[in-house]
Amino acid sequence: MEASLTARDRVGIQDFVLLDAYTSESAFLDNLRKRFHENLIYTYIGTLLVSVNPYKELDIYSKKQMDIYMGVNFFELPPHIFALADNVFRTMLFEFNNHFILISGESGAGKTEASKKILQFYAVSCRSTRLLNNVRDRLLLSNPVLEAFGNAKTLKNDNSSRFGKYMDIQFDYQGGAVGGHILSYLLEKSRVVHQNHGERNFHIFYQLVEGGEEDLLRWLGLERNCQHYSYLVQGGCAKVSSINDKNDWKTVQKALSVIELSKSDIEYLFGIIASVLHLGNIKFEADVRGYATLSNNQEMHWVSKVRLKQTTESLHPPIEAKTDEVSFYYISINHVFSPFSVDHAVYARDALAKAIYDRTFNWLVNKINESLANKDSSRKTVIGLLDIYGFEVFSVNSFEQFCINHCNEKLQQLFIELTLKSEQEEYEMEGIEWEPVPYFNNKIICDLVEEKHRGIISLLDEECLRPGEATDLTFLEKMEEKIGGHPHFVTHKLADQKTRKTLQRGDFRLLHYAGEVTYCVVMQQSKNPIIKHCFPSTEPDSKKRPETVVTQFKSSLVGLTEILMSKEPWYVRCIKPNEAKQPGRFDDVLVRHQVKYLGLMEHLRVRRAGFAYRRKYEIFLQRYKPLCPDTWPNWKGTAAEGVQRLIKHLGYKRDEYKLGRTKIFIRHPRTLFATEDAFQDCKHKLATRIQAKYKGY
Ligand code: AD9
Ligand code: MG
Repeated sequence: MEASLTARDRVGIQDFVLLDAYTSESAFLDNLRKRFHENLIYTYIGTLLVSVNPYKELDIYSKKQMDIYMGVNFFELPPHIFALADNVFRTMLFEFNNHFILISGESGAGKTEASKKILQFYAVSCRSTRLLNNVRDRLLLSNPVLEAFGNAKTLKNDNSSRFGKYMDIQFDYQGGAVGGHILSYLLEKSRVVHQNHGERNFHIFYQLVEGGEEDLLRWLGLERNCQHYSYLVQGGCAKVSSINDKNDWKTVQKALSVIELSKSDIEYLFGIIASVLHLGNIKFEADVRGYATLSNNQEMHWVSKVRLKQTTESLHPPIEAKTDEVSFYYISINHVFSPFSVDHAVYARDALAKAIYDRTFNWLVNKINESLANKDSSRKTVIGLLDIYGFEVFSVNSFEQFCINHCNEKLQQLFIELTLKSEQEEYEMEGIEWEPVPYFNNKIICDLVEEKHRGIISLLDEECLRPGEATDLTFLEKMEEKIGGHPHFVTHKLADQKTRKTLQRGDFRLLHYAGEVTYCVVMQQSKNPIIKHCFPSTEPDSKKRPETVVTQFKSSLVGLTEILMSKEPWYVRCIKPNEAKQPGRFDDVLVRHQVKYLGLMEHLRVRRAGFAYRRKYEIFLQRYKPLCPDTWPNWKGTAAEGVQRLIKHLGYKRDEYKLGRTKIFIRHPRTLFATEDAFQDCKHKLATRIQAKYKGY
């Protein structure tokens, strides 16, 4: 029977919009599976790109492949991340406006790889000069540096991003990459001092210990043995077969020099990394009064030897006097752990290590931004790339997972707003006949977390500002009182009998768009006398209370949403085919779940029934008016009438377009592409004619 299979049976359909049984989830899954097994990991839903992680190297990212995709209309070649990148690039150049590519999917689905492929494509495709090549190299090499300091092996992904990253690539009007800017979001700094079983600390620590030159290690007082460092071995897997720390060290060294970190900057940087390792090895003993004393001064010697004090002071922004971190800082540096108990001293030591690493990471992002800064003030357009940490569920989920998952929830909300909600509202507003497509709106979950006064973040804030009084229990009780009736929130007390068995007393569970996650309430810090010291209850001006981390995070997400909303969106939805990180395995249940929560079916329905392209009459007419003698060069009537005249002349079929109140809607991209091709042709002829005319002069 094999021989009678048509190509379509074998490789499926490259755009879900063309699928016959387009409303059936099974047909959707069949198509995705077929293509996956043929190594066709990309499929479109209109201009949205669905990508399934192949978990193996495919020969589809070479320079030759890039050339094939450069400057070719989106639907003329098989789906590819390069086609999307090229389409965004050309739209930006034509329309001279800003765009962003939102790459989403759960942890290990392939977001970071996708964002790297896009960046590589731009590095090759954009206009190049010697000056621009500098920018290009820095853009490319910022990646290995940030990955070294901000990625780590987790149970989900051997190279998991532990920070959110938004990168703007700035282009001049001719399409040359002239600069860039990176915003980073909430680094998971707790990883510096603690890793779960099967996980590692940030890559850079292992790279330094494994790959650092002999002289450097000697200067830093480090041994070439990860097992020696308490902060490196908690997950019990310092060595990972898929990672070559020695080679990665070399790559990072080269990258650091390209992004123009000075020799002394690099020395300071690794001085700090080494200090953190030494800090982790500091041990305490209780003296006769039960107060912590250092059991061995050797490590402390190294902490100060590598000039931690100067280095941390050189960080920008400097550690400020009022924050909690600074007290840990002085406490540690002055060796004055008394009058703390051993537990508290350990807590202070870890807090110091986390604060230092976090600040260093931000400093590094600033340095990279300095090196990417565009000095020329002429108008630029940008393509933003958003690659954040994906949705994740572990057996124990803490504050970090809460932030990561909320961030994903917010981006899903943005996707819904832009593709499902506003698109349908737009049809209505424009007076286009439309059968509404129902969809699940996760706004209800976003509100549960971030609503003023009664959202979880507000409640957590209130509790954090009651030092000494607040405990895990009071926080949990407060949540139960204020949001106990919410359909997406459950605790042990609120749960029905069956669910109760799956919850511990100190847990709360959120029913996220992507699945249920049980979080452990971690508020024990507030019992800590150090926190009391940092948040004195007699704060003179309550407005000046330091913002809690979670509130800062919430504000930064609001900022991110604003940045994105001002640009034109494009989407890459990444899917993880199996949990075992293995090639060739397509787990139906797992994929179906992702297809569901990513809203792909709803998106397909809207796309199928809707229109791939829409433009204001004025913009459409301005661009294509040379194609019709009636509208060229000057059209005197209204833009809407002009467009009607234009498309009549071009021979658009009736079911191919709709005319709204202010815009023209075109159903299939191929219609627009044909028009665009005709326009390019016409432009070319015009240019040749003008050249010929002036040749004689
Ligand atoms: V997380 O949310 O940061 O934990 P990501 O970023 O979604 O996650 P990542 O891009 O890091 O996942 O991909 C995980 C691994 O899958 C990579 O390290 C590769 O080994 C593998 N991968 C992903 N995409 C591709 C691909 N297009 N080709 C080959 C891939 N391998
Ligand atoms: Mg990633």
